[in-house]
Amino acid sequence: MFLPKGVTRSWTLAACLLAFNVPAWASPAHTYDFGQAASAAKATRTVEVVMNDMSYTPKSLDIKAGETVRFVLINKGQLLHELNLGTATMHAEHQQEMLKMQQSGMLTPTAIKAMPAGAMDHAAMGHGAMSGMKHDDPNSVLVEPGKTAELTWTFSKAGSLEFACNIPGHYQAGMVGKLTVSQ
Ligand SMILES: [Cu+2]
Repeated sequence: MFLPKGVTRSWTLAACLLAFNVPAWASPAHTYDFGQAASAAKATRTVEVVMNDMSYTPKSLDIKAGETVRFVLINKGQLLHELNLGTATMHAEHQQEMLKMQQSGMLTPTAIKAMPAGAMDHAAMGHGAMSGMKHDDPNSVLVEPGKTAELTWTFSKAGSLEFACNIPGHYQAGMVGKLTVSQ
């Protein structure tokens, strides 16, 4: 898709909405009103979160608006898990995307696979705006069993969020915690 100069925010929003209606999980560049990804060097605090099969330790997190938090995720379970920062509504939407990934065979119980080249080409032709047919949301990280990963995020304002795993069935099984950002 070719964008004219002066692309508006509404076009970007339309692309975001469209992403839920096409057989793809690629996310256009979303922005988040509760903050943005940051480099680990900017972190003012490090929080370790252990991923177990269907729960997190700790179970809830309290953060102050303005803090940049480096999350260190340690997967001690037997399954692939995610840490995704967002509202309950965002998690519900992301669960639909991850279900499609699972149905396509891209998401296995223990790993995430790259898309076959043919599928990538096909997607690129049909949905030029949907660059990157992969799980690349900046507010999310997937961690394979036995592995450790990081995510650094600046929380810009107070609010009630959740940290959650949106791999099909995990959220419902209890893999979600309250993330309270206070003023
Ligand atoms: Cu999980």
